Amino acid sequence: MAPRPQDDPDAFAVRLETEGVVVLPGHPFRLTPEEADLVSPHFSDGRAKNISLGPDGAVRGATPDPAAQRRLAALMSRYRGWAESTIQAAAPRYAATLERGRTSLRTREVADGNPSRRKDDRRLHIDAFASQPTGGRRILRMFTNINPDGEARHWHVGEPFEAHARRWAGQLRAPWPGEAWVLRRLGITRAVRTLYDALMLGLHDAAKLDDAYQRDAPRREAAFEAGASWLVFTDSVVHAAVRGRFMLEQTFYLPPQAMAAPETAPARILERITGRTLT
Ligand SMILES: O=C(O)CCC(=O)C(=O)O
Ligand SMILES: [Fe+2]
Repeated sequence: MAPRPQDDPDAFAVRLETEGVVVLPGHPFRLTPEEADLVSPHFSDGRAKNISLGPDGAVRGATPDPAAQRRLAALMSRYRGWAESTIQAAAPRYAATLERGRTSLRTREVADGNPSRRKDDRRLHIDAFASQPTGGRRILRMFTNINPDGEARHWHVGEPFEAHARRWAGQLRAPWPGEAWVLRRLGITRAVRTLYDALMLGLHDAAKLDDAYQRDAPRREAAFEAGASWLVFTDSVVHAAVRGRFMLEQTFYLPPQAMAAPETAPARILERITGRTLT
């Protein structure tokens, strides 16, 4: 992925920011033979959707067995390190301010289960985390399909962010005065939910809760083959997981100032649409 010296060092960043989804060439992240048995629902605590590793090193959603937890943490932290160095090499302008979020190991079949509409990632949406406001930072995620049986992971990718935001902009609720403070005080959010975060969460919910939109919205199919890794700005790419099983995922946060095309950030687009200063 490293750009060659004669290339424009920002070429990859421009492509990622404008296309939203970029599949990396080849199968750049591979499990070692010692890690292979971890790709199994066996290590889940049976309740959580995923097994995950926080930036602080804490494992969640896993069996209490300490030896298994250590091995899961080692796999996820190796994946995190790989994802980080891959992005830093491909988009050097992100390196100084790229911030690590959670790492997850997802062993469930996407097509199974019956979550609430708001939690259902099989419905078209942009990512906005209710408890984790970004304050305008971008959400950049690396995904790797580690399906051992060669099965692809299937997504739908929807309309461009601006068209998506314009659909709902008129009906988004502004937070009541003091709401962000109360949510923070009650521990519902881990940082103050800015107006930007409230609008993004409004978009996320509006799309997921609208059955007609889910049925009729424009979309294309994307299949990510077993072994493939792909990078996505999931806060601006309208997406839905359709089917597939076994994936590693790493979340990063990126200040829009680090972008090569900052005018494509959701915050700038929402500012143009709403006429309000958001960040
Ligand atoms: O499970 C997947 O492939 C993606 C689900 C999703 O929408 C997300 O993690 O934000
Ligand atoms: Fe998502």
